[in-house]
Amino acid sequence: MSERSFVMIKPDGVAAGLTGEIISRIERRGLQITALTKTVMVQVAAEEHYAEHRERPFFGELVEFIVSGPVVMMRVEGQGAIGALRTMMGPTDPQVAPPGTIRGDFALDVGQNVIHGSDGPESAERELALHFGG
Ligand code: D4T
Repeated sequence: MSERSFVMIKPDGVAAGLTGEIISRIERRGLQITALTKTVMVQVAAEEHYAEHRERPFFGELVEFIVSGPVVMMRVEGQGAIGALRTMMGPTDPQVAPPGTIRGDFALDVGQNVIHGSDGPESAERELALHFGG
C-alpha cells in the first residue's frame, strides 16, 4: 500500500554534507520524493513538531538543536514508505544502529542522529500538514 512519510535531514546531517547521500539512498530504494525544501525551522514549528516530548528532560535541547541550522524536509511516498524509511534510518540511538543504516553509518549521539522519519501514518499526516500544509 502506498504511504506518505515526512522525512527531515537534521542540522547535523546537513552540516556534515550528507544531504546528497541520504536523498540518493531514498531514491535508490525506489521511494518518490514528492516535496522537498531546505529551510531553518522556526521555533514554534519545532516545538509543535516535537510536542509529544514537551515534558521530557531533553525537550529544550532538542528544539534548540533543530532550529540551530538548515534542515532538509521531504515528503516521501511509496509502498510501505513509513516502515521502509524507519528501517533505513536505524534505531533512534545511533550507538545501537547497525552498519548499513543511516544512523549506523553516520551518527554516534542520540541527540544528533542525522535524520527524522515519521513513526506512523498519523504522525506522518500531522507532520506533513505542519511543515508542507499537507
Ligand atoms: P525523531 O523523531 O527525531 O525521528 O526520532 P525518533 O522518532 O527516532 O525518536 P523519538 O521520537 O523517541 O525522539 C525524538 C528525538 O529526541 C532525541 N532524543 C531522544 C534525545 O535527544 N534524547 C533522548 O534520550 C531520546 C530518547 C532524538 C530524537
